[in-house]
Amino acid sequence: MGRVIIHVDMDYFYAAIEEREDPSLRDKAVVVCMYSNRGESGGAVSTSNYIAREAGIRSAMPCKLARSKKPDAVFLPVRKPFYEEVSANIMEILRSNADTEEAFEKISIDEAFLEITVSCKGDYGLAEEIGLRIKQEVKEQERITCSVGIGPNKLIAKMASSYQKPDGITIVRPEDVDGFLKPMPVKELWGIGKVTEEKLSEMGINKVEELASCDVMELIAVFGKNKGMWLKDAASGIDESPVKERTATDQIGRMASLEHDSRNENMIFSLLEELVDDVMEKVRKRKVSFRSVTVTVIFSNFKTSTKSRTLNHAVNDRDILIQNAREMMKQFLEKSEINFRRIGVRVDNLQENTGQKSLFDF
Ligand code: DCP
Ligand code: MG
Ligand code: MG
Repeated sequence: MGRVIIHVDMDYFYAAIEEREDPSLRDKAVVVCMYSNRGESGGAVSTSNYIAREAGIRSAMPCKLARSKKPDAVFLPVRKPFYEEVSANIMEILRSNADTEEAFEKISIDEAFLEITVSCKGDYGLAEEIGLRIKQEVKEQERITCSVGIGPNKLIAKMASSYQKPDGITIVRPEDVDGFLKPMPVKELWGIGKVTEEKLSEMGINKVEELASCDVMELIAVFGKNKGMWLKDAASGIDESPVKERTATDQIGRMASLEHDSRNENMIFSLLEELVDDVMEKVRKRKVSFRSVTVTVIFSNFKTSTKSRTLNHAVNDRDILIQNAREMMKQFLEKSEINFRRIGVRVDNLQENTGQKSLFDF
């Protein structure tokens, strides 16, 4: 039975989170900017919503240029720690839909691969149902949309997810791979950069179809053995790389809204306990320990603050997590008079458990 792989990529991720947090932004052009130390005049666009994209705004463009293209757009500064909390929630939803905890690979803050060969029994009809279920779970739990690609390997799944955006789902069955790839320009192949595109163009190769029918020896002569063979395979839709967690260095986090905006300590601490329990369940399932604890608060005015602590050794102990999280949360309560809207807790600096008890062996 051939493999079935899903790739999920969130739509206009940073801007979508900002829209979700502030409904008055809907129907407006939203541009999220990474400002440099020169303030508003420096800095580049991280991302923008699709309304802003219609005005020609693109990621990595200078913010100044973006402003001239669409003066009435709303410009917001990036809030990376907050987006990372949301990402951690989403990654847990995705991971829970993979065949096993390990059949999951996060590749950036807003995208991941998961293998579902076993869950769908190799059947693309069932695979589509899983894809739709993932979209629905992300929408219900995080109130943002994503695009899904399904195919027989990572290359095809990745390219399929960007085929229909936003809020799309694209299924490429093994028998459809050729038809899907061949008409594309070579630069659309995942992994081909500007330099490779230009070299291929000099060889008279512009479409994937031309690359697929090119003699592999000719490609090896120009690009070397590894790259030459990879190009030939990729153009033919062949990719055997496994879906595999890279390291345990990523994070496990949960975030949720209070029932209503509040500074009530009981309400905040009881939600915090629930979040800690969720995080600990994942920590145990993944057999990891953590060395740092981060707490995030989003206030009723949408401002976000985080606090982190690094422990002097890695632990997987609920009491230590709850104690640190409560202390940091208390500091937020003491420092600020604004109501809390959402809170989050996250552990990172993850290490695989070594078998021995990690807590008291010092
Ligand atoms: N990002 C960034 N700078 C870039 C590109 C991306 O800071 N040059 C950040 C902001 C994006 C996030 O990474 O929201 C995810 O990148 P994507 O390429 O997936 O882009 P989006 O999710 O924003 O849009 P799309 O709907 O096209 O996926
Ligand atoms: Mg995206
Ligand atoms: Mg992405």
